[in-house]
Amino acid sequence: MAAGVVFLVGFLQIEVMNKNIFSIICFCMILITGCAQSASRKVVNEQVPEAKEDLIVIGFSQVGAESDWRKENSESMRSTFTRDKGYELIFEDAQQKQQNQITAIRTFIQREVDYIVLAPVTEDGWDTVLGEAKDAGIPVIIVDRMVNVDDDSLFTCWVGSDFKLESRKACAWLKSYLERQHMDPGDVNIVDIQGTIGSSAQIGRTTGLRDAVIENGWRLLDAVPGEYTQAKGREAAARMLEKYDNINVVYCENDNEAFGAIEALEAAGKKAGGNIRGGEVLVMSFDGVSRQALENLRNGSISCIGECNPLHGPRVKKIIENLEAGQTPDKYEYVEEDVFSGYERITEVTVDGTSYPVKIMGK
Ligand code: GZL
Repeated sequence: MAAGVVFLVGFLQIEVMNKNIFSIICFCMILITGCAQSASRKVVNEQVPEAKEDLIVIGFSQVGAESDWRKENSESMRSTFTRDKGYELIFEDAQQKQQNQITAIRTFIQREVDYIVLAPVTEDGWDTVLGEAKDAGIPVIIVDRMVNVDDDSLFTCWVGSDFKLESRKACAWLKSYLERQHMDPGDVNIVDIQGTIGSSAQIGRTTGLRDAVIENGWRLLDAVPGEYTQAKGREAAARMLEKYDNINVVYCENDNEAFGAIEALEAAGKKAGGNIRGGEVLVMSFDGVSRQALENLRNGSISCIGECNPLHGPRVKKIIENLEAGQTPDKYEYVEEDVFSGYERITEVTVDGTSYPVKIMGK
């Protein structure tokens, strides 16, 4: 037993024999305080991060937290780049403002991070700040949406979705469904609740619908921004329902907008569903990441969802591991995605001769 402890125990024995209660209380107080201090020192020591040089430091500029998809995407990055796996993740939420992302990137450059990961809110306006990152010798990985730059050496590589293909698959499903309902194409009246204007996802999903409208002879009544949020989706759909009395398809560019559109339909005394001939309004969307989206597919209030996979953390980690090993990653990495529906009779769609499975979400 350490000498110090022997002393303390001996002191305590004497005090107990002399029945000096006050001394015993004081002694116990000192003991408790001392232990607590040593424990807190110990806890602080345990919390002290390893030496910075051991960690790969990543500066991640995220769009915001506008949708379920975005939250899943952020969680994928946070759970992938942890200290115990050898990373320090500096996570900056831009609240859907490009200027905040530009500021974040400049901060990452000042902090001399090892990698910059950017999920760009919109495609344009990145040449200058990505040029600064390049001059600083910091590799930039673009995730999710694309950047539109004059010199593609301003970023090392990109990983994300083919948004136009997502739309073409969803519209192929719509075509197949409408044919089964024996709908005359000229009677199909669609409104498009768009995503953040200027983002790759919005550009791809809007363009895909417009092409399908022309190919199939449908009518596109209007296209209005819904900014990928439930609140804006509800407002946009409500405005459309006031403006048009013949809408039978609401094409939402993400699930949260669709949740809002369903609220607007119900508020207008209409029903979201696939029985268009019976007066229901068919709602379709993109993402398919939340429990609510799955439930809406099961109860038929959303008829079809173009999958958009948010789990980019492991993909970015693989890219960084390759770069650390001196390898050159593919410049563009597209994520495989399907179509989800609750309607059992359509089990695949074909786009440009390629067949894609439709995942049926059982009741
Ligand atoms: C798509 C992504 C979009 C999602 C929305 O990859 O950029 O942004 O579809 C999200 O839910 O807000």
